[in-house]
Amino acid sequence: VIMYYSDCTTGSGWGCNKASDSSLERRALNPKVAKVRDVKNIEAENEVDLGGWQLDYPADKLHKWHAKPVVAEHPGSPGEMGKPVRTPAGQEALMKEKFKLNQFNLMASDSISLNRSLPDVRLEGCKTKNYPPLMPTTSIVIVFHNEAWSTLLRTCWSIINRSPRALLEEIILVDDASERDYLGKELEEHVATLPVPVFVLRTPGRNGLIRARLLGAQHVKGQVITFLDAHVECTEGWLEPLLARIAEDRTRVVCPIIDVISDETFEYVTASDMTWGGFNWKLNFRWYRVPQREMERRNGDRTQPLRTPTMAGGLFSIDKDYFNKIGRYDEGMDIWGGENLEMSFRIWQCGGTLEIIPCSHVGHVFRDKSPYSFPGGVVNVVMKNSARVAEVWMDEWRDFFFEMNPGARSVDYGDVSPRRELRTKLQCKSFRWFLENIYPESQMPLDYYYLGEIRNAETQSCLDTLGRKSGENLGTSYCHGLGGNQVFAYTKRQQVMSDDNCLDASNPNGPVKLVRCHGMGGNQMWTYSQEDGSIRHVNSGRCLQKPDARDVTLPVLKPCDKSLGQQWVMKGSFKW
Ligand code: LR7
Ligand code: MN
Repeated sequence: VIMYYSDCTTGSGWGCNKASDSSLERRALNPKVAKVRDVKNIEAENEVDLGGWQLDYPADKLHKWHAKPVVAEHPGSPGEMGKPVRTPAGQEALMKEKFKLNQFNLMASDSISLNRSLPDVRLEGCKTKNYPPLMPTTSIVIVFHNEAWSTLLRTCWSIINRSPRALLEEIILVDDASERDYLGKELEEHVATLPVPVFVLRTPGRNGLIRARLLGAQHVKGQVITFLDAHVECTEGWLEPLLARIAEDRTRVVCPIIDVISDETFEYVTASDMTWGGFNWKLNFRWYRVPQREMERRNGDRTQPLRTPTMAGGLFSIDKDYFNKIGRYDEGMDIWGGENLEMSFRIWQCGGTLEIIPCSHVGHVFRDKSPYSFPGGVVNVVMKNSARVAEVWMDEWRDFFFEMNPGARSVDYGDVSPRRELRTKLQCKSFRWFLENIYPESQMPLDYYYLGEIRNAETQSCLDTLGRKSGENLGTSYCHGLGGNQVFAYTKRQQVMSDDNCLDASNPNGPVKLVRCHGMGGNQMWTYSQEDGSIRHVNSGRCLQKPDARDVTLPVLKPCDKSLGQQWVMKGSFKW
């Protein structure tokens, strides 16, 4: 195994801040190194030794790396310093037309310099941090399908302008069967003029982002792989804190804070450093507020790495050998979706660590919908990928996904046995371990008695969230058997949950509401009786009853009387 490290005591110009900088030198630290680069050798993953190279420097040996001075503001040019761009008067129709091409304001993007300046958005405490003089180099892998020229090239320039040159091995662009002419030869010729090595690889046909990344990863020369989306902008000091974490421990997988580049104006908007990654019952990735216990673990220092249960997926750095050892990606996943949770679960369950590094900020153009086609249909593709995640990594909690999406049961998700074998081979821990130790705040309850629809014995209607949000009323409707809003769990903590929310009755006469589960009992505590089917609200002693005539979708709380309208059926697999 070879380790590429860039040493800032010998690195040049854009390297670290030392007078003796001469030529850029890549050093192999492992004396037993035999081969320089062998991309085919990745099958020898069992032999990857991840021990022994933790770099632990005393504070006085740390250095300040620096990137090439950030390109000066271009006076009068739109979008400088991350400012919003306004559509010129009279151009609204054209703007709208061009918006459809990428589902972001292409006209705005095209008007902004590829080199635009951005504010330094870091916390003050980040600006003074120093990093080890020896750090691994990174190759940046960017996959794209039909990306716009200006966003793709601005991504490249933001890397070039804001990464210490000695740490940046190369940029690898992987074209996933784009259908736009400018992404062909023109792109190849253009990137050859850039001041760092940029390569263009092409998938033989539409592969989807997962397999496209695998192709890119195979050609990586740097010690660390940094994956980025194709419409991002890296800010001042983004790279050093990521690589420093890996230099200390190669089993850390690290993400920047993902700031928002507005899809309408391309304004650069800082995201909160108080959110981390989670997921809901449908296996959608979601941001949630960082819990107090994690703030305390970091001694309240917001510049410290944040341990996150999951990652968004697009932007992260990982040691190349660790990437290979831990099973890269699931090759059975198509186009888009699911791979971020798969990798998050895999990292945690198989002994790694997943972090958000608050001193690293990268902006991303978030869009409302996908601009490209999903061969096979978006729902099927995402369901298939998620089903693979659930089947391989989630043990019995897979049921939450399949209850929410009964359709996923009939999706052909392919052969997952290689991934299960990987899990066994790496001796990964259980999903229960993950929930107990890494994500106790999860929406998925640790222990529950029931998961499924809750049907009224008299009306034969089902409890239904009707897609409502926290703070709104619980409803009922015709039992459709399609999961989603009619899936509830009755938990060991006596909650009746639906994804993020719990049945909550603060007013014994008022309606039953859906409120974010707080896990503290109180108004969210219910007793279900298997004998008489009653769902009794513990605090008020009243029972949940079918809606009365005033509002036929609104279940009510009434004195318990064992009437048929107070009987609720939790059918099937009730585990006491
Ligand atoms: O078939 C495809 N081939 C591709 O090469 C489909 C997509 N892609 C490329 C695409 O051009 C883009 O560069 O893959 C990248 C991601 O696709 P996007 O930008 O259309 O999707 P996204 O930003 O919504 O994707 C988020 O979730 C994905 C789930 O599969 C991936 O993990 C993305 O990397 C991820 N992006 C981020 O994490 C950025 C922050 C978004 C959030 C939350
Ligand atoms: Mn994206």
